[in-house]
Amino acid sequence: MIKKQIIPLFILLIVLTLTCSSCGNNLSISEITYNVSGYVTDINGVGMENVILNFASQGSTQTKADGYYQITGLKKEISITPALDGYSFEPNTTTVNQEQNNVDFIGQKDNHSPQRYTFKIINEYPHDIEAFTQGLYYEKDSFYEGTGLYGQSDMRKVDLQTGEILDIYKLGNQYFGEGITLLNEKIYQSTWKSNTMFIYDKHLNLIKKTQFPFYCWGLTDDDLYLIMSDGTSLIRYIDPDKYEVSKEIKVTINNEPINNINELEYINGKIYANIWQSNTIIIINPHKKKVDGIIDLSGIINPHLYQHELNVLNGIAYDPDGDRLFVTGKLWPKLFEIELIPK
Ligand SMILES: [Ca+2]
Repeated sequence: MIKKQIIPLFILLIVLTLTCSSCGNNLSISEITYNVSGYVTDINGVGMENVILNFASQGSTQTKADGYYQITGLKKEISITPALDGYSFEPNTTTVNQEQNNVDFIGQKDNHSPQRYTFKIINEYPHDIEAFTQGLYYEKDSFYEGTGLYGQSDMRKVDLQTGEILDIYKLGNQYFGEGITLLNEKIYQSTWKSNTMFIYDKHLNLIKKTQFPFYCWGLTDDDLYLIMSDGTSLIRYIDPDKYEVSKEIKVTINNEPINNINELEYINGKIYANIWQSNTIIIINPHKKKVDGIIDLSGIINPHLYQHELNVLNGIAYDPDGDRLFVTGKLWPKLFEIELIPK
């Protein structure tokens, strides 16, 4: 009798041991998964479609037409961040774990429409009607001006009041001059299609001519980097010694790329940029990667008053001491100091 009772007990013990070790595996943390779902709605409670929900670095999903989303098979605590161009969300990110399976978000349209400006002419100055202005920079009552066209390109220093040419360097027939700037006490002048950068001292003595690996239109700087445009919607920050790209900004308004970005000027932390073949200068906030302002310079000059054909608006310069903003155009007889008037 005793032997008969011992054998079933022994079997029961083995079964219990196997079951427990199996139970232990099921309960290991790495095997537990959980789901999170919810709705993304606008402030009126209407579901928002195609909102991307990024969950940490593990992936993303997006909302359906009614704003519903679901993330399945999560294994550990993660953060969920909704994203849709032009919108911000409340909460902007949230952390979930297996005890929280429902999270809703509310989206609100960003109010970042650029400020629009018209202008007031404060002063007019003479400008050489043969200067096909590609780059303009102000310092101490003078402008450094780079001009373009094959056979006519030069780098010049001109007097603000009289327009008199104080110094000039002619580039040579094979070069088409482009944007200029003054950085580290040197003038940089870029060229179109020839991958060449001319570098001068302030009397326009050529210091050197270097290989520049970019197709360049406009040029400015933030005291650290050369900042260039190339006729697309891209602004690039370039190391002035190595000519390597430090960062890039794609310029958009309402998610539409702004192309034909041309002459540039870095003013108080923002990049002012001529849009080629338009009367528009945009004000780019490089830190927020947004366009803060749009300046409409239509009517600043009347082309019918002149016998020769004026080319497009191009040329922005700034006097930081006098807080003066200057603009001109290619082959324009005048250069203007303007004040911006919010519309
Ligand atoms: Ca400029």
